[in-house]
Amino acid sequence: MQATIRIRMSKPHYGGNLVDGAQLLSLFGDVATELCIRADGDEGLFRAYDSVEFLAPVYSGDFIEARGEIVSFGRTSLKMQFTAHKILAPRPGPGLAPTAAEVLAEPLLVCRASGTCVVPKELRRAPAAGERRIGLWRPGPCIITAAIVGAETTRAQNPHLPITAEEIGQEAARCVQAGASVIHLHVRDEAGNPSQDRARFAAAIAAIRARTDVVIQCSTGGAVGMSLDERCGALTLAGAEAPDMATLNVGTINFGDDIFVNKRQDTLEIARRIAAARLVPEVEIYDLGHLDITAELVEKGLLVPPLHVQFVLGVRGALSASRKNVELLVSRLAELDRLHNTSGTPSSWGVAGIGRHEFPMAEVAAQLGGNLRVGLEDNIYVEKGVLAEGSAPLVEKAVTLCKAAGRSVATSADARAILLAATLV
Ligand code: KMH
Ligand code: ZN
Repeated sequence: MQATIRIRMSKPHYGGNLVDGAQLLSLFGDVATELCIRADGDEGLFRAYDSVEFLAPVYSGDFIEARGEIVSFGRTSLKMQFTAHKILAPRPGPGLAPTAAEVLAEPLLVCRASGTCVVPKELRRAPAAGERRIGLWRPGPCIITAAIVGAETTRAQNPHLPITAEEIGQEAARCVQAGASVIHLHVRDEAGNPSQDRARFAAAIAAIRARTDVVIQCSTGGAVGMSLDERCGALTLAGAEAPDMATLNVGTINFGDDIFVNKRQDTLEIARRIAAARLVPEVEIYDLGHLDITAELVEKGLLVPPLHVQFVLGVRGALSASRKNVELLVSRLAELDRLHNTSGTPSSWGVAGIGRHEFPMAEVAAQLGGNLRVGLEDNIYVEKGVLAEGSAPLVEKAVTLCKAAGRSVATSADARAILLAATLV
């Protein structure tokens, strides 16, 4: 969560046209105020800077870009980091006209700082616990989804992959114990091959529900090459056998050496079947254009905001896993909300980083106020070169990242309240 101010320095304070550092701190103050307002709808005041470094001289006439970011949320405080870069400057010099100026080839870091802002408790008009409001940035609890099976990971790659319904139930329970509140579910046949068979889903769901009240989200993506009907196996379950949610894949992508095909008419049909089954959809977004397709589904009435969106980043052949890409996707989702979401509740989003991107993306998601997904479907290592002993250790690590970002971890009840209160088509 960032804010940026760009300003031309105009008041020299010292000899040689030098600007005093207090002017940079005043800029940081304005950035901090914007961040407070965007987070909570309240102006905050600086309690303290814990570090300030002046790194290069600033002169009258320099253009300075001051940027701030909320790095963690306290109950009444916000911890922030700031940078100020010189980006344009006058270019005095012999033989040069007084109009001469330049765009710096590399923005020059002139100051960095970190500090804490507060809004006194009695003045806060921030949302009540659990309430989410469109436009405000203060995030609620972080929903951790555990993708415990997947369709691509094999036992040969990681011997801890659960395959039978009992193994899936046990692994789901371990993940919930570690902090997961949603299970993203695929199933396998007896040989361990990917399957979307309704009876296998029913058995796995029963095994999970016997142990936990976690939100169960079945895949309709299945494995590359499956037919539409095959992919929709879990959508034919009803009553106590049915899951809570189902994924909706909206666009075709290169998928490593394969192609994960999601034809437009198939996506529309799966969206209709999810709606008919009265399940809450989670929209899987692997590329920027997938949000445009999502907007079309909203316009057609096949999805109703607030949406639940998973940004799956780092698939070879689709959008790469970077903080910038997450920020871009989040801003495009906010635009979709502005245009189409009349519910008053913002759409929720999460990030699933594939392979080595799993934890860097989990950290970004936690810091930017999103939810996150980890699990053997996406990544088999808990550390570089160290196989994870199932998905639970990956969830444990995600919990640590969440807490470091000042986020609380959603319980299953929180996840139910946030995800399942969604409007159904
Ligand atoms: N196995 C991938 C081809 C989903 O679960 O909806 C698709 C997938 C998405 O895993
Ligand atoms: Zn999946």
